[in-house]
Amino acid sequence: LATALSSAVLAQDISGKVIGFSQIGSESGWRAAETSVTRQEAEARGVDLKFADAQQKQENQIKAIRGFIAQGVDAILLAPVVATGWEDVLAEAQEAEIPVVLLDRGIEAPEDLYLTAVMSDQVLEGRVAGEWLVEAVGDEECNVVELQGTVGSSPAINRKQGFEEAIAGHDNITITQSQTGDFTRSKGKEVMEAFLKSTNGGEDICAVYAHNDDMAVGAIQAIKDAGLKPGTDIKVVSIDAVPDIFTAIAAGEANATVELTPNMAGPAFDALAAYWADGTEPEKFIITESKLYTAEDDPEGEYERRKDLGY
Ligand code: GYE
Repeated sequence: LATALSSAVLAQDISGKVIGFSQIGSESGWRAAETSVTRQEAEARGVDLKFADAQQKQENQIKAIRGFIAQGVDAILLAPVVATGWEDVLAEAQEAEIPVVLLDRGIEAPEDLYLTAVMSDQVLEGRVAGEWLVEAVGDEECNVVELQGTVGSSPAINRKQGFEEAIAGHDNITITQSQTGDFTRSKGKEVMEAFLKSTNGGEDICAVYAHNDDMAVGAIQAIKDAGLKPGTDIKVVSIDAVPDIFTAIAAGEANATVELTPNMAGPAFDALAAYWADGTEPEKFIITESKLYTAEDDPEGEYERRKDLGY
């Protein structure tokens, strides 16, 4: 047993590997958490992580990937800002026999261009948020304003679709306005201000659905500035489960969030370790959990728990 165990451990050892990470940027609290968890996971495994921040630009990501290929890294982690336009550069990585693992967002490209994608089921996330709203409003008329994520990104496309699926058939619930807030707090606030203005100070708005917590936090500020009570006058539901949304939920200013783990790198490194050990092909999609949290789920405790994890 001891021998079997130690050889299994040895087989999983990826210390000394050089892995490039093309990160999107730092648009959200969740993104910052993912970056820090990835660094921690790399350090714990003795991986030399080459980190490149693309400042939200696909062209910067493409450049970074070409740089990693030129350096001859052992693998590449890519969090793709948008879903399309990756085929050429991923074919270059394949040509160089460098495995690519997608983190947290999907792409529209042949699946053989990447080893695996570690991500949530983003349609499900939207559905969970929508189902919460369906429950919460019952038969009441409800006009929803939607803050979309980055245009062309897989979470913006899929979270919209999932939410629409959940409210389909509930004719009392209507999305009346929908715009991108680019996953940022400042744009979330700005777009919410415009929504409030165009509805006579928010009179007709029953709920805001934000594709991430940061935009929800921005929207909460705009609702307060307009003299309304977020969480009560206007319900707030979003996705990510970052510490700040738990502060808002604990204060009654947000109602629900869907958890997205920032630890995409752990499963990615495990998949690479098995692949390097004996050629094990991982599942094409390694899907993380999508759990709903409301005021009933100990928001103060959830806040603390995340702070302890290094968010
Ligand atoms: O929900 C959002 C971030 O790509 C799924 O990107 C991720 C999203 C996350 O900026 O906060």
